[in-house]
Amino acid sequence: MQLVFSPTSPFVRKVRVCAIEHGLEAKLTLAPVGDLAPGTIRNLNPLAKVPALILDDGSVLYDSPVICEYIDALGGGGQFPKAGPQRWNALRRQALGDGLCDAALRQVMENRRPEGDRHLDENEHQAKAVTAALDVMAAEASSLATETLTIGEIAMACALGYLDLRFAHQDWRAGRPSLAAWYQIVAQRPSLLATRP
Ligand SMILES: N[C@@H](CCC(=O)N[C@@H](CS)C(=O)NCC(=O)O)C(=O)O
Repeated sequence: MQLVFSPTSPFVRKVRVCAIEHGLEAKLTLAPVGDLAPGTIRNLNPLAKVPALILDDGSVLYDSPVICEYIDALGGGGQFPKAGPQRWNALRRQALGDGLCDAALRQVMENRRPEGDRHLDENEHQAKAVTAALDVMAAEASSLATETLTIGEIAMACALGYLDLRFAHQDWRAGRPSLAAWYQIVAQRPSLLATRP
């Protein structure tokens, strides 16, 4: 299988962490999106985003929640609990982590525009989403796993790692000691160390 990727994408990182946690990383060949001919990514994923997973039969899966669930099924399951409260909780936490990344990424893109062209209201709106998502994660920190991770914890850990990469100047740990303590433990897992951006 080929994983079309970019090295700093938190969504790609989720996929790689899922694979490593299952011992399946050798099945993934990493194909940098930058090496594709112009326009090719849209032929693979009409949304033109990474990650996209090209299966051995040539079919393509996207986006990261779908790819992660596919990898979890290959690995025998566990990261996506079976239907029931645990599943809904894991999926909600994945949405929270992914949503935080979306909001952070939108700010990164906005800040790449010339200063006078930036939409400050939009940045403020996205910044509020990041703060509120962090507060929910912090409120749930005591119930987050450090050993057998579900997709919820994997998505949250990748989101916090993305904040460290792009927003290191805004200390998300301040006032959230339990979340910081949880992250300090999970960030030492081989899957997260091997995929650190
Ligand atoms: N919901 C998607 C989000 C993927 C995404 O936003 N990927 C970014 C990189 S981090 C991307 O490829 N952006 C290119 C674009 O928007 O054109 C997923 O979970 O896979």
